[in-house]
Amino acid sequence: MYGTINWKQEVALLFGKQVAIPRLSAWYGDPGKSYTYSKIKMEPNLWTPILITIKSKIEAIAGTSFNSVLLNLYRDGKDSVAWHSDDESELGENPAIGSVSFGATRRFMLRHKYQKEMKLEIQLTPGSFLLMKGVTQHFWQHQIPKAAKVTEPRINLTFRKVS
Ligand SMILES: O=C(O)CCC(=O)C(=O)O
Repeated sequence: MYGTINWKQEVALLFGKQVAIPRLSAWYGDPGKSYTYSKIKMEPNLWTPILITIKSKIEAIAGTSFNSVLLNLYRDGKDSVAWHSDDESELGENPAIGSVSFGATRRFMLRHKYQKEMKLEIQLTPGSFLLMKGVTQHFWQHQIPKAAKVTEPRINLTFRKVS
């Protein structure tokens, strides 16, 4: 999959400065389904056969349909994603987010927004599927922290349904 994806180095505006986000990313989906996060607007690449195959498999498990996917490539343990919730308006009130991982195992951390002592950590192993749904994004943030010992790449796909 690595070579067939149109990876981009996105740049975010942080405290007035342009900063390269610490991973490569790509947005695929149905025509017209764009997605904006951290003021980065992504126009969809059209589905590839492998992405359609994975989408069909996880739709059957999740019992819901998706119309887009955000791919993240963590080149090694120096790449990461900071604490956030997937709460952009185009995802709707209670989004289902279907997350599929390949490559290096990384720590997926969750913390409650209001009860700081509530934390959870899951090792996302290659081939794993994680589903976030219901009110999760209202109350929880998640991150993939940097991991000094990880030298191998990881690809994560988060399937979404955007309006
Ligand atoms: O790489 C992951 O498992 C998480 C990705 C993520 O948080 C996101 O795309 O919003």
